[in-house]
Amino acid sequence: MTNGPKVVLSIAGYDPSSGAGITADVKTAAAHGCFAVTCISAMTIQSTQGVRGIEPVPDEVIRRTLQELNDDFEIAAVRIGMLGWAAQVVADFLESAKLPHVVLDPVIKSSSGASLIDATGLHTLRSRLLPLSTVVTPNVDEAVELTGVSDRQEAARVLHEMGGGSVVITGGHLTEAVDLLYVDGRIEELRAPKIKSRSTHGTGCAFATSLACGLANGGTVREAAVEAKAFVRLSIESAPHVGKGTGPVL
Ligand code: PXL
Repeated sequence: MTNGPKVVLSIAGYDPSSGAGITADVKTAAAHGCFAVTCISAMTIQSTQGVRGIEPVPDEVIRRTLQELNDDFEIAAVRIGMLGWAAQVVADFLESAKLPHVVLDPVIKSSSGASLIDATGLHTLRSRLLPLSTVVTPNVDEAVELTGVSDRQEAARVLHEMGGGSVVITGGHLTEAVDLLYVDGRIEELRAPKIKSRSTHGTGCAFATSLACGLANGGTVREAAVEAKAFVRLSIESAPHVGKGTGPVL
């Protein structure tokens, strides 16, 4: 055991505009005093104006990267984001590595509508990654897509029954920013007034990574979720205004 920062592993896509994915996760981890190590699941061609293309990273590169990082670092938490074509190789790794605090952000589509996971990957996410997760953090659309249930409370219960530990259904895009938290069989709403901003690109990534850092730093799921919501709010309020489209959140 060392006294250094907690190491958080981010497995996500690369967004060259630094709004979402790996770079958002590195910035978020640094803001929490954690140290991020990363495995890129797919390259994307995107900017603040949308996702224009996606290119896979070979499975073997992902497998060797995860193995190399796990051999070298004491990983305290994991954040899984966009998977592209990599769901199976990531599930193979996590099933054998048995790492603590897996935060599964089940990224299905970008806000511009691009598909960010393939069809078999979605099946793997449901059948193999959900059961490995400590917390799953879908937005409302992802919760409906994963469960087929449109009622949020019911969807949270179904996600838990599908093997997810705790569930946070994020509602940042609703009229009021209400997140639904399901921990130990109890449902709670986390409310915050909605902030009007053009800079919201990457809020899902920042939320999930903040949650992973909170768990790595010893918080409970509830504490980490409350802190993650406050972190995203603060990030939106202090976001840099760059790019012509939906600006990065941090
Ligand atoms: O916000 C979704 C998203 C978009 N683009 C990339 C990502 C993610 C989420 O992880 O990794 C590259």
